[in-house]
Amino acid sequence: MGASKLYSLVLVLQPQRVLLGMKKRGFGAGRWNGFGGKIQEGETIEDGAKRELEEESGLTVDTLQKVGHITFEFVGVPELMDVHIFRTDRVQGTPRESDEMRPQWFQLDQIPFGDMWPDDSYWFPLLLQKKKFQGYFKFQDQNTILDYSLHEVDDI
Ligand code: 8OG
Repeated sequence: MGASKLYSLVLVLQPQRVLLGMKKRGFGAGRWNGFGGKIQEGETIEDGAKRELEEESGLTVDTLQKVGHITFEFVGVPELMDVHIFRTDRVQGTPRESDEMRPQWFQLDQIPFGDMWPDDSYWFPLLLQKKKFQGYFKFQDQNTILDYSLHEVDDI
């Protein structure tokens, strides 16, 4: 069991649509994703998730629901990425573009999986069905999944 670094990821999911951001720079640039990033020292995972949502989209939120936990391994990188995934359907404000993200709403049958992280095709259907899930994905590079496991859980 290697060391890992904590990350948040927030999906604003409403009955007819989901908000994604085009990542403009850094890790995952050129892909649509939820909003999130590294948890800082001294903050809870949920507080980090709210902070990143606001920094990257301009939206604030009262409560987040924990929906998933995925561990990512990249071949040759000793540190695992521990990504805690949250959902909300009630946000305050209007999405605005930031240095990192260009937000856009997508109808639920038009999610741009071809321009997202490849693991998202596996777990987004669970998210859309309001399931909770736990997973592990091993990547060769940013486009290639070597191994994975994914299962629904009752509690996360
Ligand atoms: O701080 P930075 O933007 O580099 O944080 C990375 C963000 O990307 C963080 O919100 C977690 C998220 N993320 C990964 N891997 C994957 C992935 O495979 N799929 C999705 N949807 N998000 C990911 O780090």
